[in-house]
Amino acid sequence: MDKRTFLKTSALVGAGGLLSIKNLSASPIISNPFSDIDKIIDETGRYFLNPLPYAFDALEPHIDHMTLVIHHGKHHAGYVNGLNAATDKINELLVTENFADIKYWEKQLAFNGAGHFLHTMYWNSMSPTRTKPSATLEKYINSSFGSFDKFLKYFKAATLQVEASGWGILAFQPLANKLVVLQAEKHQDLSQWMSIPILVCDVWEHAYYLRYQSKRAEYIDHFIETINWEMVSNRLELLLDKKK
Ligand code: MN3
Repeated sequence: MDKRTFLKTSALVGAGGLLSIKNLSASPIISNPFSDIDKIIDETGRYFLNPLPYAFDALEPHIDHMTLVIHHGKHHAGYVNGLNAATDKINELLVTENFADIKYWEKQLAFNGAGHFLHTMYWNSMSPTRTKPSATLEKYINSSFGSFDKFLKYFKAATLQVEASGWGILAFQPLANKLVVLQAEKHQDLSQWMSIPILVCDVWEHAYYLRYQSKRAEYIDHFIETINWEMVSNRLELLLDKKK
């Protein structure tokens, strides 16, 4: 975190009333890999429903007019409202510091956040006009899956076999520098898709049971003492493209 961002954040947290991420949301994220979904939040920090990037009947006969009207106007809108409600509530809890109900609100945050982000990408994953993969995408598909044809077969099978509700997802895995196909059975179980972790704490029992047994809170306190803030800062600054 650079000094200016830190001061801004501190001022917000210390302000007392409802937190607002208004100022931070205006910070430029130069290396935003999701440029097609960069307008999910307005100047006041509220999430909002973008209009469809095409007419409701533009994908006919593949996706019908009425499905898009309901899917976008009812289902996607519901996620946006739920995400704003969860965000407001969590901002309230940050003021009162009463986190007794945080498990419920984290589920709401993940469920509605993942719903909002994935739907926004879904609308932009389709187009009324036929387009082609770039040379770079084709190269990555070939090296990750063998061929474009194999990728399509694999993507179709994986998406078809998602148990009950969910998503088929093509994702870039930057650590391995390759593309992967994933199934999301319940998008909330995988937290907010497209959020990028910069700090993680393992609370599987294997991480602390020898020393702390059932005292997870004690383990977390000790974990916090060990956090490498320099590394966390580096991760954020790399994402913000501020580190040269
Ligand atoms: Mn949907």
